[in-house]
Amino acid sequence: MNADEILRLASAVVAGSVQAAARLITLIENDGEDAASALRALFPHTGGAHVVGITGPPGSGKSTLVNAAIRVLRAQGRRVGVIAVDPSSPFTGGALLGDRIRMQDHSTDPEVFVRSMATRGSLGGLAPATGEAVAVLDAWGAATVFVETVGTGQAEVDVVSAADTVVVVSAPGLGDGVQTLKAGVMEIGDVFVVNKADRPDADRAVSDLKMVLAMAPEGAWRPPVLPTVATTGEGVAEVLGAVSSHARYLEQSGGLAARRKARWRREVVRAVEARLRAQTMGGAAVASLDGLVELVASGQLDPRGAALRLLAAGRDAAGGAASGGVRVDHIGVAVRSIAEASRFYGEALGLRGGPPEQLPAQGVTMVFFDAGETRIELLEPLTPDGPVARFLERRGEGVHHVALAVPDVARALESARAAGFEPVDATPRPGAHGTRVAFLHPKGTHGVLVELVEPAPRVAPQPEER
Ligand SMILES: Nc1nc2c(ncn2[C@@H]2O[C@H](COP(=O)(O)OP(=O)(O)OP(=O)(O)O)[C@@H](O)[C@H]2O)c(=O)[nH]1
Ligand SMILES: [Mg+2]
Repeated sequence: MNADEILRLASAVVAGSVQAAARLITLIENDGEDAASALRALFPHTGGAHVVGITGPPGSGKSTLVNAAIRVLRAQGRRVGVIAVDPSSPFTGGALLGDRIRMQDHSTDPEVFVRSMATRGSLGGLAPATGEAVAVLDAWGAATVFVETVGTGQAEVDVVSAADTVVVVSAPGLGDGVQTLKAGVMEIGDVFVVNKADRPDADRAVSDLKMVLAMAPEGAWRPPVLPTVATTGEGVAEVLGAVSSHARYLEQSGGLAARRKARWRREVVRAVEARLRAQTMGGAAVASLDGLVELVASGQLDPRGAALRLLAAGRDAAGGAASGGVRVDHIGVAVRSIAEASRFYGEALGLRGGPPEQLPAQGVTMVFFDAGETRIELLEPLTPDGPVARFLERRGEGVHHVALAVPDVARALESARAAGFEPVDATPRPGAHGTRVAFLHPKGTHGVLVELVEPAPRVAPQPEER
């Protein structure tokens, strides 16, 4: 999609189009750059929706309850969004279908949006972008957004606990009463519902739950316990009343801002994880992963060492994609004495330096200091007639050259020459640590001596890591 189409999609969402919202949530699930741009455009339109998490054991009636709640809210003329997070494996999908069927009463209502999102991840579970999907429905104009998850795994608890109000739904006859509410779920409930109150032991379930909650430390908000029959809608208006009371309480106590920060924290961390995962384990990187796994399996590398290499390769690839494969590899500084200059870079700034190395062919001694993504190279003359000695004579100490890492130095040299820039080296030559280098004359490059460096291949085992 081009920038215009993305902006048009975002405005269509804000204007209330169900189709646009559906399309954008699909983009979010695919986690592309288009979704990022669209979200940026509609983010200023969010913040108006009250986000209600619905959680509880499988089959307790969460979807039926949401369906009944939609009916009540629609009668009040409100727009409603639902995100049902499906915990099932990609192979079953049973819950997904069930949720759709249970909420399809409203499938033709343009003021109701229901969407299932799967907890996906071919290489292990990755939390779904529920917060972003909620933001879309918020911008779309939903007054209430329900997020339904089964309260079984930690991921589901994390998703739902980031809601503004959390409704925990249990039901009698689901086994051992309150025990079916997993640890961690009791703690996050703001409103407790005992659904299936048409069943015989519902009263007991309500009083059991009240008793357990009474043991919790006294807080400013006392979570109510409410019986419902979701299939008939009995008690559902009371549940929505309790949700509204909790919303008011949050606004008055300042708790709303804290909950929303928790939601965005989760979302930022999720986005970082998604991006790192895509950079280091998606597409071409899978080949390096396979290679590294071989090294680990044969005892040549440990798993953490492999992870560091994968991250480094991913960072290079990401930087490369953003700038055509070019990045600053190092900055060369001509100095009279490496020992003297090291006092600044090493002692004063605390940068880590490698061992000094003599390069008689170039008439220099040099040392590298790591400086984040790049390095500082100190150059001291080894012979009085070398290029660095001449540089010092003419210009004194100072920046000697800027080295740019390029994917293919021969190609970069050729294209510089074709554009009329005069190379110092007619062809690339071997540089330090297995690199290949070529220099461009400062006359053509605005007074800066430019070194082009092609890095040594990275994924091959390095001796110190054996
Ligand atoms: N008797 C009775 N049955 C109910 C009630 N509410 C829901 N059910 C039934 O319970 C079953 C499960 O309901 P769902 O709404 O799918 O439950 P859920 O919690 O969303 O289930 P999952 O999404 O699979 O975890 C369905 O057959 C509903 O018809 C109720 O109040 N009384
Ligand atoms: Mg359900």
